[in-house]
Amino acid sequence: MILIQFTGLSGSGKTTLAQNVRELLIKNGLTAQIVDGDVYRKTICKDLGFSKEDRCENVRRLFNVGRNFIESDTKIVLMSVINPYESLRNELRKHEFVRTVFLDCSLNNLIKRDPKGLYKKALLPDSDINKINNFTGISDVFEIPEKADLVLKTDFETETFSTHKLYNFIINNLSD
Ligand code: GGZ
Repeated sequence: MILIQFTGLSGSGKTTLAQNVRELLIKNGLTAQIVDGDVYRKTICKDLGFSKEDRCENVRRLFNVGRNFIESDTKIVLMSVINPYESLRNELRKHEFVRTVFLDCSLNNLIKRDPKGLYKKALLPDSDINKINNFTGISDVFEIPEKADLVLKTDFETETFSTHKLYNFIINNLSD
């Protein structure tokens, strides 16, 4: 069993890579569950915002969802969240089935790509009512992981390359 805790800024490719690798795992006869922050923030985490306290609560709740999957026989869980704090990531790493995967992409590229227009809104002047506050990487902290088990450089690697790198990492770290 393995639970991958992703960590990476908005737009760094967490959801896409989780979906790609899940498809690849299924093609190879394995089952995997995705626990995606964006999805659960509409359901069991919809009471939570983006303060430090709320982000930690969000990650903890999603970890519990993931752990329930692991305890009910799902071998592979992909927890796709920004997960910005080193201390919380280290807390989760204490479970022997957890591995940390950092999606490393420069802020410049994320601002250029910006498919959802979130960075544009985060960079608006304070006076603009459409401004998003406490946006990770712009006006809120993202602590670079010091001890990631795998780093995917999504600026430079192709989607296919990162997907296969993650797939191989999962296969090589899958324990009973
Ligand atoms: C960061 C935000 C914010 C702020 C809304 N900061 O890329 P997305 O859009 O689709 O996914 C992001 C999601 C962040 O939720 P997480 O649960 O992954 O965050 S955390 O681990 O920090 O709890 C982003 C969107 O919500 N979003 N406002 N202020 N991302």
